[in-house]
Amino acid sequence: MADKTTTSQAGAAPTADSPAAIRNVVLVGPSGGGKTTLVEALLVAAGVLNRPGSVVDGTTVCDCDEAEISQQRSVGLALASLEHDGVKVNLIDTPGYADFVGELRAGLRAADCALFVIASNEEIDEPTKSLWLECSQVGMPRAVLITKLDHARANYENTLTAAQQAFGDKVLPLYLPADFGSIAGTAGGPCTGLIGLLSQTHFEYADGKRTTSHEPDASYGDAIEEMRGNLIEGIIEESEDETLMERYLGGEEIDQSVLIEDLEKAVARGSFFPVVPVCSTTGVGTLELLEVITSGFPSPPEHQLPEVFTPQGKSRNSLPCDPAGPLLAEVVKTTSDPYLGRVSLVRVFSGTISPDATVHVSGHFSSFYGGNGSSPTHADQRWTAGHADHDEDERIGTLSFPLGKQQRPAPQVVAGDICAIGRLSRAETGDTLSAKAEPLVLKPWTMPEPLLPMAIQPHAKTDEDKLAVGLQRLAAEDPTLRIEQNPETHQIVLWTMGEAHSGVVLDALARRYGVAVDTVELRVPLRETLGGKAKGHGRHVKQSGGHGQFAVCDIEVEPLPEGSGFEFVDKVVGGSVPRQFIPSVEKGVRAQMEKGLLNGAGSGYPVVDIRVTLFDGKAHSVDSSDFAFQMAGGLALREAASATKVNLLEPVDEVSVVVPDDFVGAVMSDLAGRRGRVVGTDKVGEDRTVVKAEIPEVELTRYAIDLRSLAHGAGSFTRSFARYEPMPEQAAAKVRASV
Ligand SMILES: Nc1nc2c(ncn2[C@@H]2O[C@H](COP(=O)(O)OP(=O)(O)OP(=O)(O)O)[C@@H](O)[C@H]2O)c(=O)[nH]1
Ligand SMILES: [Mg+2]
Repeated sequence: MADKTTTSQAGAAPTADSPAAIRNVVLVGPSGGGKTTLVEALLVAAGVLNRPGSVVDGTTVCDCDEAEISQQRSVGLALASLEHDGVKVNLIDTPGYADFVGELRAGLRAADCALFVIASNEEIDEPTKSLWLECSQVGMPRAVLITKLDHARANYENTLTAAQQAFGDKVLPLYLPADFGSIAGTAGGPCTGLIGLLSQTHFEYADGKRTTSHEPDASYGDAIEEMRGNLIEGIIEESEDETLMERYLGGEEIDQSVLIEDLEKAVARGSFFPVVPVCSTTGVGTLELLEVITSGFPSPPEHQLPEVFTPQGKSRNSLPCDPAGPLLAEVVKTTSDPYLGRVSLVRVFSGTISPDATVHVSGHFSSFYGGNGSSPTHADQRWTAGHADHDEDERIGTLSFPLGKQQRPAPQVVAGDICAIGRLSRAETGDTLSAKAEPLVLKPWTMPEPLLPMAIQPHAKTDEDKLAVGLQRLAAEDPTLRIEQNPETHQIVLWTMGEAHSGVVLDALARRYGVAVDTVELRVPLRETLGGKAKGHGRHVKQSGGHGQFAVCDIEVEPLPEGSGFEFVDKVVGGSVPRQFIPSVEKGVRAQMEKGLLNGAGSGYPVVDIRVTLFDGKAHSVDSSDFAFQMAGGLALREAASATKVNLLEPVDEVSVVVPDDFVGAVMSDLAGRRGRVVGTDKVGEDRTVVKAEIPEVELTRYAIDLRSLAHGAGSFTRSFARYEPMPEQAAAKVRASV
């Protein structure tokens, strides 16, 4: 039993001795498909719970966060483990809603295989296809679960066909739902059991439990024969033994153990997706599913480890999933608990974690993504909270196996397992934990880019500090949240994945940090420049008693080509402005340029692309000073600006929009409405197109939301700052009116 789990007393967490006795399974699927409810049913089937909780009542193990309880849906990933047949199964529940795809990606990283959950009463829509793609992109082995078999509108056959159309013909059922609709040729009704197509055994359920198993009734004969044939052919096509198909077609009965072995290999490769019908409300299929997980799904050693580096950035040979190897683990989720402090959910890839150990915590996002992650625009100018590179040694506070929010003490945690570590005060989501003596860094998984900006301010001015602390902590927990403190517009901007995500962030600010915030209109950092040549006379003269101030300067301004910046030319002759005050004039001009020229109160935008020539002025032997000439410089520029036109420049982004081909037309016409210029289109994969365009940033503020509805949830986009361009008069007029 060395590779089996060791504990199963009531209430205690199962503990695995070896990686081979662990299955890390992430539940993926559209929102409302029944993932969280299925976890309940599996926990009941495995004896962890006596009764299942309900999402509607807010009593499930995995939807334990206040936001989840009030919204009746998952917003973060959650872990619950059980033991079945001597194997520890870590179930990782993820939210299905697109805003929380960051949590899904973390779940995919922590897992070695997935259950793709779709409901038998729903269509396979575009967001569901995107979730399938998320799994494919990381090569995740998966089974397809068709749930809610008890639903009044359940249609198993239709769902199966739709799944095969959407995900390919390697989606093939292992079981047949019994007593169900047209499939078995019966009158239909609630599904009461499953019939194994390979084992040809009928498993019956009653009152939530598997009661008996026996040979299927003859009335299922035709249905079994057809589906079994399809399944066996599908498995054989995947077999590495090329003679198998010939033998099968030649009429040979292929041994079941051979088929199962080939099936397992194909599942592990991610090229075959067994379908299991399951019903959380009646428990039908839960034990069969646990059997598929424990005996058919890959264990951690069969899953390739992410790339490993030293903190200096040197690539290191990949490590095997060995409890005796060097420690290598990764923080996949961070939460704050009022009693436990920071809790880090950690997937151990190599080595063993023991309580009280000191570990090395490293976060090196910049080595992989540059800066603070690739900020959507102006990454260089903007300050974003969280995820600064760091390396430090920290002592582990507590070590536990979570069951939702309940923490059950863990004696130690071996490679392949997932645990929670308390009080790692510096560890952030995506950080690597390694041995103090041998620090390592894992290449972080690809984090989705938050693309919905929202400007906020504390409702009470006195809450500014509390807001900063709250935001900093939330950003450390959630890599899909960026906090921007814009130095030009002086706004705090939250970049989130969508409105549901920003709602969760604002809710957490209010609940956990006691800060109420108001949302305000987002200001896009514009630039000002001058429309033509003009002269400006700056006179700063104050001579009423005491030490006076005297400075006069004459300048000429002219616009320069875009991107030229600022030029200051000294053409003073005859010392009309003394040498030592020429830099003062320039300083005054620059200060005014920073404040902007659109209005006198300095609430405009920075001025760029101009040349200022100082050609004359006057000084006083006693009263002239550096300060006086700075003032005169600023005044001269303002006067010159009033003699010509102040033009506005706006930031323009390069945008790449990826959508299914059917939506290309809609995307193009929408882009045109946003003053976008389409630069080109390219095919991506079989049925998607990338549309590349240049679009003013002002027009992109709500694009994350608009694209989602435009492309029915199937679109994605990236944006990066390209350049500043003149703002058309109509748009500029609005800005002028508002400053
Ligand atoms: N009739 C029926 N309803 C179910 C079943 N499973 C789940 N539900 C209901 O479907 C709704 C959604 O279930 P959840 O478990 O929250 O779905 P989810 O996939 O976790 O959804 P997200 O967390 O938003 O991704 C809830 O109201 C459940 O009670 C089932 O087997 N039968
Ligand atoms: Mg859920």
